[in-house]
Amino acid sequence: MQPSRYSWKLLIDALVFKKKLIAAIGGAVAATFVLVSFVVWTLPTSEPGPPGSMDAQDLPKLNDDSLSIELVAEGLEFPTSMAFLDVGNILVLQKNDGEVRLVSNDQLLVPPVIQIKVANEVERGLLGIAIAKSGDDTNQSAGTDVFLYFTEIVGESEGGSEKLRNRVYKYQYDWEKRILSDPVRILDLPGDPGPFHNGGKITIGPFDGRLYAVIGDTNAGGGMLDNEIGGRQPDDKSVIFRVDRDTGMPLEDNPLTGNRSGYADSKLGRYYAYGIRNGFGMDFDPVSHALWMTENGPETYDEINIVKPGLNSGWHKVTGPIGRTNVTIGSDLVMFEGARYEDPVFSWYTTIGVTELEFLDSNMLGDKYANNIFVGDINNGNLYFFEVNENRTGLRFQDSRLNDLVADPVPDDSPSEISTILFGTGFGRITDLETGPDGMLYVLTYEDGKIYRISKKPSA
Ligand SMILES: [Ca+2]
Ligand SMILES: [Ca+2]
Ligand SMILES: [Ca+2]
Ligand SMILES: [Ca+2]
Repeated sequence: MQPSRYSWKLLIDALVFKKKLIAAIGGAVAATFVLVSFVVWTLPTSEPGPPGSMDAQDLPKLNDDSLSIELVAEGLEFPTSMAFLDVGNILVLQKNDGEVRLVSNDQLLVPPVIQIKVANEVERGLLGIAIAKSGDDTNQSAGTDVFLYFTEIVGESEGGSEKLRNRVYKYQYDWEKRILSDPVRILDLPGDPGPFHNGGKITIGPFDGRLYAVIGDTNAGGGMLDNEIGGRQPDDKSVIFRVDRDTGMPLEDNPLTGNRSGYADSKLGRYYAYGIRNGFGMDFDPVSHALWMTENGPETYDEINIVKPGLNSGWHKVTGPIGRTNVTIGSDLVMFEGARYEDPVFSWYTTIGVTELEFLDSNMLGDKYANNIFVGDINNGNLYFFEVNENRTGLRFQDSRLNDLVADPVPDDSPSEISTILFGTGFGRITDLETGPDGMLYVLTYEDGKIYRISKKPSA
């Protein structure tokens, strides 16, 4: 381990003092002091370093010795999501105080690029970000649209309580002033009764340029969109939206409208999927171009799903594989025209608080990781790694106990079913993952407010 800057300074101070001492009082006393100063400068290595330093033993652990992990930034307050403006600049959302922070060349800058007044109880707050650039990294003036998803306080109800909406706005990023400005509202979604299951992750489809946004059931229940037969008409809960990113308008090629002429008038014209309890993770397969997402189960079955157009994920009738329940698609689920039920491609029987899913669209960590999937959780601070199968229709497992597509509980004396998919530990709580423009994997942690970078060690 390298001595920290702090211990180097003590060493220099001790040596300078020692030199003066030798000159003043002669060799015998100085010889004694050499021993004393040696003790003085070695002491700090066993004490906490100055702010900003991080000893290797405090870093999260990875199960692949060919990779290394380093701290990029710390001091973030309950960060939920991050997005790269370019190779040196990351925007990070702080859930509770509504600040969007800028991490520039691994430094967290103090002034926020914007502060938004958000409702922040439990799962409400500043939740999701997506960036769409009309230029490239060398042409910053060409325009950078930044989309934010947050729970906005929009007024007071008659009873005096706050009226809340989950909304997506589009802003312009000013590269010179480092601020977000010119908000345009794109989506205006329910926020009640809550306060759980607001979803919040958003992304711009890399292959179609559309805005995708996930919202959970906001604790409502009882709607057709969460499979209550005869329940409330579609009301923008428990869905993944797919809309025009500049207007929020429905799209003619969305799956649930059957290309009927009335698609634009129907709520269904803005949906890509439904039957979703809540989700904190979405990404597109860079090979197949399919959308994948994570979904949070109640006490059991956190899921990874491939979101084919029109997916009904089954909530609140089924989580996990439908074959493990008594539910029948035809009689128990609400199936709109154009809908399909699909089982998850993987589930954790015991919920982990699954969060972000990231396809690493880079070979910078080695071929094994390229175009495969990292997933984070918020309950255990674990990072999971999955290999996608050859046809890109599911996952490939080393442990045959996962061929039933579920990590099940095991007796105390057996190895865990997650042991072969567990890639990293000690992250505290993970809220976001990103492939950086440099091809490295970036990990955002919630309670300790840190960003880590995972890269390949230089080969010997
Ligand atoms: Ca499901
Ligand atoms: Ca990706
Ligand atoms: Ca199993
Ligand atoms: Ca992400």
